[in-house]
Amino acid sequence: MASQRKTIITCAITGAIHTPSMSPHLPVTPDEIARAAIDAHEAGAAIVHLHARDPEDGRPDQTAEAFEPFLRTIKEQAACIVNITTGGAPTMSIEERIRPAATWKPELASLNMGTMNFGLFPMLGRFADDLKHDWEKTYLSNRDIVFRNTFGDIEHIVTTLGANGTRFEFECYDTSHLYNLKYFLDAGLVKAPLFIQTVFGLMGGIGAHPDDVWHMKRTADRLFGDQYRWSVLGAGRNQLNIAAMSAAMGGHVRVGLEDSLWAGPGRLAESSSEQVRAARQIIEGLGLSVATPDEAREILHLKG
Ligand code: KMH
Ligand code: ZN
Repeated sequence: MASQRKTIITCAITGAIHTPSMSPHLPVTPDEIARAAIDAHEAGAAIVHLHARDPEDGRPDQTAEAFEPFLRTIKEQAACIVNITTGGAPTMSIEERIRPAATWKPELASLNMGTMNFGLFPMLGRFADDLKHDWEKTYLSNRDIVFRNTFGDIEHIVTTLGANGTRFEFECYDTSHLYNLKYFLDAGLVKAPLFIQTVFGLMGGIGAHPDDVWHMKRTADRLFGDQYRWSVLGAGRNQLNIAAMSAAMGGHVRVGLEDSLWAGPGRLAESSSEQVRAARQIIEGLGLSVATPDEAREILHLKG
């Protein structure tokens, strides 16, 4: 029986928010993505959350084939739980976004719990002069991105991937997303224990103030009681302080270059594993220990 005091670290390796010109450390090629995921696992991450990129120019690539080489290497060299994105990039269609997880049938896939504005443009202030590729400028300056996740879209993903035994990291960017998830639970379309990833500090979602964290936690407690496992993701410079709040309150944490490029004020992280080590130090400093992949499987009821 896994202890309730085990903290699951998820590491999100590359994502679709940051672009290659922002950091030389952002993994782009299949080899870089595989290496970063294996290193993150060795540093303490039980789960790796994965996106793919075009190795030529680093743009998000949501073809199933783009995932194959690094999924193969990770499976050969690490025992971690693989979580494949269904968010892809917020500019992609649902059919495009679902393809890699439908093809590779992972233990976990992300599932974004509501349609929302998705503001990448706040990053332009810092990085505008450094962008090497035209696609980065177009992508980051788009103030009209609607990240589409309708009730129909969510049900389509749940039923398609759920048929393969895939379970979900429910990404909730605001309290309304918790209520949406409650609807799916009550309708019997998703099963407890729910792995809820509350997302803080992303433009278009809730902020990253401690009051925001409390409010999401209290709302989830009220809606789901003991039927959920709570994890947090703080975007950008909020990553570690929000991870610390969650760990101190018995929750799980997500770090990685997908969510934050930083290791400290003005200091780029050199790898996702550096952020995993920092999260682990906080967790162990609180007298807790990090979950192994098998302990995480037990806590989240994954297929293994
Ligand atoms: N980067 C996160 C804030 C997904 O992949 O489904 C959003 C995310 C979405 O991880
Ligand atoms: Zn993601």
